[in-house]
Amino acid sequence: MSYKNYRLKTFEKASLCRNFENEVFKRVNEKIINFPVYLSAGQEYVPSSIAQIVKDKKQKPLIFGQHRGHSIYLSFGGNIVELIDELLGKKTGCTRGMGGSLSINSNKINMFGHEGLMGSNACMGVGACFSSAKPTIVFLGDASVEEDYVLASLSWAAKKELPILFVVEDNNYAVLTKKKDRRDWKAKDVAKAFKLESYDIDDQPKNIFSVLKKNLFKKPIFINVNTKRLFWHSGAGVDEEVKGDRLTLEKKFLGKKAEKIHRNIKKKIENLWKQRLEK
Ligand SMILES: Cc1ncc(C[n+]2csc(CCOP(=O)(O)OP(=O)(O)O)c2C)c(N)n1
Repeated sequence: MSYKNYRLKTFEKASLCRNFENEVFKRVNEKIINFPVYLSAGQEYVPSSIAQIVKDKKQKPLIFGQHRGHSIYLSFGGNIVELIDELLGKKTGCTRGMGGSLSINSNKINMFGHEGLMGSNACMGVGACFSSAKPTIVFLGDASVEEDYVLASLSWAAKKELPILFVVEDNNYAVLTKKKDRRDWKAKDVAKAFKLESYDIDDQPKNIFSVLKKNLFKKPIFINVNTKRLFWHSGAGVDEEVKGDRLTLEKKFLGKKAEKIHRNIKKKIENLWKQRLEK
């Protein structure tokens, strides 16, 4: 696939995620959803870009997400109606209405639900990859990568040369504490010390494309991707105004075609939510 096509396809995925999160935002404020919800708006270009590359390579990796997983699920082809139903607590949800927002599980796309302990998905992902030899992706937050057991997992993945990709969705925050108040090291440097191929990039699709095109699933790779969280850590609200999130920048760059795609997806998702709420 040409880079131009990749960029547009990635936009479509990201647009689906953003419009979905905006609908969830509304439902939380309407108190239709009243358990903790972790919105991924602003960060959607990370999973969308990776999912598009994986799709082009015709791979079906094991996916270990964390609590902020709606965009991961949607980007990797998770059924949207089943995610709506999950957030409405219905038995027809992807995790049978038992996982909620935090623990999105789907046998259909090989996505394993998070159990709540920050970064535990790194240990589980490495274990699953080691025992099955299947391509695996572990998504972490920039705070979760600070956990000791995550560091041990990176070391083991490097030692065993596993076909695994670690992705840090680096939104700078641990709830409300910024990275500069938590540590003086870069995740990329620590991963490199374990002898992992490692990168620190921003969430432009071309950056993600270029670091993954050669060695994805041929060896363990670690990417720290700088991105922006638009909404509260949990629930639906805004901490501070965020300028220049990737979806807005890409929409502007891609122009009228992207605007039309975004409008159509918005309509489609609004209707889907309406239908599921009426059921
Ligand atoms: C071991 C552990 N400590 C603390 C928490 C409480 N907690 C839940 S999410 C979170 C912050 C996570 O930040 P990050 O990993 O960067 O992910 P983000 O929320 O930014 O997506 C904290 C401290 C937890 N779930 N597990």
